[in-house]
Amino acid sequence: MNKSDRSRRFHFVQLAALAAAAFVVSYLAFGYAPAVFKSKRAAGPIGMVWIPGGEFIMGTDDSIGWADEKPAHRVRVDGFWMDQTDVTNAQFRAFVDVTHYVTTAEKPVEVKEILRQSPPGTPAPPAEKLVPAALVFQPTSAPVKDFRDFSQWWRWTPGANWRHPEGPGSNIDGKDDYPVVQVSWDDAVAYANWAGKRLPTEAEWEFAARGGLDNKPYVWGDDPPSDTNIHANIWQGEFPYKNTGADGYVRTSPVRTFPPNGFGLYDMSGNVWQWCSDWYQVDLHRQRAGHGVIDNPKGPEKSFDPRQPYSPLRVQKGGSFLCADSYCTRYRPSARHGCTPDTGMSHIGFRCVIAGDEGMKNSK
Ligand SMILES: [Ca+2]
Repeated sequence: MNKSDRSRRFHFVQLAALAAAAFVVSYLAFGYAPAVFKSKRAAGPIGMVWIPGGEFIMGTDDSIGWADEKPAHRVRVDGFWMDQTDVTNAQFRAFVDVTHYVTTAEKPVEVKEILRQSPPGTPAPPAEKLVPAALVFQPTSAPVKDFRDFSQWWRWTPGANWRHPEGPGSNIDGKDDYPVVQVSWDDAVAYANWAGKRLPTEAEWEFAARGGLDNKPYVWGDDPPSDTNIHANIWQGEFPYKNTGADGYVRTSPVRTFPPNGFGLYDMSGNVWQWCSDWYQVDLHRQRAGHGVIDNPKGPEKSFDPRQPYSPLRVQKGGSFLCADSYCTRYRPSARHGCTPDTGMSHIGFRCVIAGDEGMKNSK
């Protein structure tokens, strides 16, 4: 190699180093990256942790569990990569900026979809109700007598969406590191596809949430939370009218505020519910019990819940800042919930996963 060649090569190396440095600075500045951007140091997708997979006890037989969490049964999942945190406002904004994606809550409601999910004979809602809107939590002014009537604390709010999670008068300024909310299952899937990821199955989510602790009631172990024993952003006080905010937050909190679980995952209990890929069936665990170890379940082919016979329902896990001991205690890893895939609410978000072999392929 002559001097001129060496000089050209040196400049090439310098340029390559500068380009690499610019990329790193850009990444750190924006704090997001589609899955194709990989960290060599971590040997895996940036912002994700390796969940080793294995056999575990899914569901619970504990008296604290709801009927749809029972009985406990053995399940095995393959290893996979999982986002360390819920998808943040900054990450979702990056997706929308590039794709110009319009979320479900930003579109007018389709009357045929409402009627499809309603009992036969239900009259069509008036046109003025069919505007872009989402459900916003509103505390009641006094204790409630009937917890089955959700309309006491959920308001159908025109103008509420991921940019205005509490309605038109609210915004997400200064909340880049908060979990995005008011996203439907369809929105979550669209983001995941863009990022080269997918939503977790319910089994993957629950295995990951347990953080290597098998058959424990909480993601941190055995000790129940209290106003002084704080592990997660949940509701403290009397739901739905008095939230003491003893954990520092009466609504959502920035990701990474509370300690991670044994796998290094944040907010696998509380803060916001997280969409899973599975259809929700209220009696799924009863169907599985007695059939040995269930291997990598992907969920049933359709949803079933007699309380909502006309609605398709997808699984949500993790509970939220609204989960109170005085109400549902659904911030436990075995807890589950079914929700229509077109629903946005102020306590619903998501995180993504990548299958083990895909993640390793991308990390090279
Ligand atoms: Ca709280």
